[in-house]
Amino acid sequence: MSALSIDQILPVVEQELQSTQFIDIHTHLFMPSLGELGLWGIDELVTYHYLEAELFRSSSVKPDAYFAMTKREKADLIWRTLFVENAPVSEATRGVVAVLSALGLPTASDDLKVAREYFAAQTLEAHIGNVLKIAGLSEVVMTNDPLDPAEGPRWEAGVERHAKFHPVLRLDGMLNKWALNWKAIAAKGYKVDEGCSDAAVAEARRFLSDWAKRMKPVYAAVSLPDTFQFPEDSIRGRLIAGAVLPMCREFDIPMSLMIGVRYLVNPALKLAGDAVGKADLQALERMAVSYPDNRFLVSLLSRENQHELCVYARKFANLMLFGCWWFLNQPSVVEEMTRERLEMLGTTFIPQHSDARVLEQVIYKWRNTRRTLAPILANTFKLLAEDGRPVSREDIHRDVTRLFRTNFERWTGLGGAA
Ligand code: RAT
Ligand code: ZN
Repeated sequence: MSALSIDQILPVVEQELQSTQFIDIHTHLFMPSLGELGLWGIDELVTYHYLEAELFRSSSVKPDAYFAMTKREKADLIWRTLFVENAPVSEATRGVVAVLSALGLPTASDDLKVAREYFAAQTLEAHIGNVLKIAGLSEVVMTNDPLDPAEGPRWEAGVERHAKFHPVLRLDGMLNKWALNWKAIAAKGYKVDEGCSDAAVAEARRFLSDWAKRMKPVYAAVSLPDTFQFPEDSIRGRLIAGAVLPMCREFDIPMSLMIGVRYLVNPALKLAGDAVGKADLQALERMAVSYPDNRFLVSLLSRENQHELCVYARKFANLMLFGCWWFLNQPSVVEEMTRERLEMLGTTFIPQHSDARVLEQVIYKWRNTRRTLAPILANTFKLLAEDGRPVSREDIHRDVTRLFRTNFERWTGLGGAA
């Protein structure tokens, strides 16, 4: 183990970040057997909801008129507005440029013709392999909601698994939309009711256990509003305590909490219509302290919550922080959050996930993560060396692997060591 000089640290960190295969622990990508649920290609990239939100700031088109267009028309409008009439300087637009560039496609053309021809010529399985290779990912984790009518039946019919795609039992359909979905659960033979009685909670647990057996998820997950409270005498509160957490203990999987969404503040924007609010972390505190036998993955949407969340992670070893989620996934904020986490938690957190909805997005999202994190990690090791502890390549290798692989493998049992 030879000590690196201060000047060698940054290049070694960059090399280790490049050569380590990461696990993308939260995406909205789907394995090929889930068919057209899996989005890929230029029209999907350009109509990503992050870009739709930006369209309405630069174009006079109204949401109703936009959403009445075909996918291709939408993509043409967004391309013209955000990429031709303006320089694509925002994080989400620049991401499309980085993807096109990585695939050898024109980045400044007036239309999407060449890109469309390129994607039409790809076969999905080979393309997935190529994209994950460019992104430096060994595996991605999906988001699979059994109550999504487009998805549930496919699992029930039996789907072919894929070694690079891990399922996640997403609970939004049950926990956030009980009124809409309890009848669908009842129709499958579970004795649930509209008010979610104690008997219904027990049946909901049976429903989740059956799905855990079917899906073999690496964790269960829910997104939650900024107003989330726990414990709470509400349908969601009772389902979490009486169905979800016992199911997670039974199958020894973590529960992922993504807290801080203000849903549909602008309903006309559909998927792009959500905003952010600061959450009350005492709800998380009560959950962590009351359920020491449950493990939680936690990501919060509000920047204002991040310091407090680090403090809670120091108090509760059953909390694993992950990701700079959605509106936080901008280099300026990622930098601030990651430095704070390293300073307060060492390497006991998972710095990032992509949240990719379109396959090729993993290329730019992980490229940006590596680029933003290299100087932060290097600076951490430089400070250590300056304070008298020699730093070796092995140290850097171990910590990069821990941050982007083993923390998750340990938490989920994926690496065989729960
Ligand atoms: O980042 C996003 O794409 C959001 O729309 C949400 O999907 C969020 O990540 C979630 O998982 O709820
Ligand atoms: Zn997501």
